[in-house]
Amino acid sequence: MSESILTNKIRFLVKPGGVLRGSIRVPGDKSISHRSIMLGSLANGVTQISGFLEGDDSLATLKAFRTMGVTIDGPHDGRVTVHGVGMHGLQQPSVALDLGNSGTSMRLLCGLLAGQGMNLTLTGDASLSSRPMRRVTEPLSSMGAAIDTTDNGTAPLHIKAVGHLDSIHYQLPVASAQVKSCVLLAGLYAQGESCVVEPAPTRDHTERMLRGFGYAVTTDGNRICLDGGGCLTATTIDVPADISSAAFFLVGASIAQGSDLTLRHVGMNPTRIGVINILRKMGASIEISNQLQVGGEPVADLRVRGAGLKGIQIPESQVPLAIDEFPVLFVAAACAQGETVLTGAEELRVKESDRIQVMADGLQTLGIDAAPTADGMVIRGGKMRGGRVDSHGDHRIAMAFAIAALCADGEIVIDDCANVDTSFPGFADLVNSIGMRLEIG
Ligand code: SPQ
Repeated sequence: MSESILTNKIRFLVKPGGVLRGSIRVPGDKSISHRSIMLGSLANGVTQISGFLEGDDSLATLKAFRTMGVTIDGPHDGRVTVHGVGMHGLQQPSVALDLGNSGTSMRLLCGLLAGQGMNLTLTGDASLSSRPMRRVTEPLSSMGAAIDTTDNGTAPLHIKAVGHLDSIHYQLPVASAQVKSCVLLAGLYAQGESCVVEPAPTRDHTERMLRGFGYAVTTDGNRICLDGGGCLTATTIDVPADISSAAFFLVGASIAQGSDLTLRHVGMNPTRIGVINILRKMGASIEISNQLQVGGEPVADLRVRGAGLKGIQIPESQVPLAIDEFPVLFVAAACAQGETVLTGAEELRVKESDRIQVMADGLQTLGIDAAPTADGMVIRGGKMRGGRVDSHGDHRIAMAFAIAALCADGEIVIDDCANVDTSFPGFADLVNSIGMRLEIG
């Protein structure tokens, strides 16, 4: 039997009920971990990273840079040392770069590698190979890059060596940090000033980290610009705990009455805190303390206690700021009193799975009135029963349904959970240590 057939068989069996108590630190931020390897590799000097996410996605990025000749020590307990090779020091790999399940790796690498004068192929698993890539290859083509996709605009991507890249002034058609970052990273290798204009603010870790490596980036409202041809200087990076991973516990402790849980050192970048804003609007009790800055990123401890949630109309302004948290926010809505309406979130349909359809299907199986729409969902909170749901290999769907068991009255069995390791290694042990009963079957 092939390895993929075996890993598809990993199931979570989660007993109903439970109360979450304690104080935990969830694994490192995935977005920041990817970028720390990318910029560390291109820098002059040695970059020391702590808190690095040892998940399959960020490890795929790490492996890709090793394949391009970068010496990287670790990870050892989240510590990684990257011996930067400078802006032009990457070596042409002799094999395709396999980026597994990771959209961030593929889209950011596409920009970073487009102007390196190398011929490369980027591949991924079945899920990544079905996600749209023209959103990055089109602006890169306007810059003079030569990148082939399949006829459907998907991976594998074949990047061909070109002499140089032209700068670009690009109006992003979708609010996407990956597209923004891709264009900015290509802009490092272009002649002149490149700018991107966002339709709405998206996570700005690339801009913050470029500045941390000494590269000038200007942000003026929704317009972000940089000049090509500069260099990066190695630095030290402390990766905060991932707010997208903390989100499972913000929801879990909110819906499990009697819970009292502290999440330590959570990344609180203003472009990522939509989940807190939305949960508070639903009535959640979340206290923020110990606020500090680590390497240009704000962090804080979050104390969350059980609270009766109510349904809301989710403000569209919060959608890009909480884009990865909707699977578990749908669970919050299912356990809330009244109706929750999400609109303006069509991007959810092109993530690791179609997160609108897959969550609606699973919630309906559990007895919840969840109606998918083209760009969101209408959920009427109600009594949740146990049942068997399919995560479709999507890490965030698997973890969201595990959290749902806290307010269900029967066991929830979740199929196809291996990819939880892409963003949250150790999820099962951690939830069991604070009051849940999850078995891996
Ligand atoms: O890396 P990948 O697979 O795209 O991961 C996801 C996730 O849920 O972990 C999306 F499915 O996060 C993206 C996020 O949705 C990570 C990201 C980034 O690091 O820049 C940006 C967001 O994607 P997008 O398409 O909105 O730019």
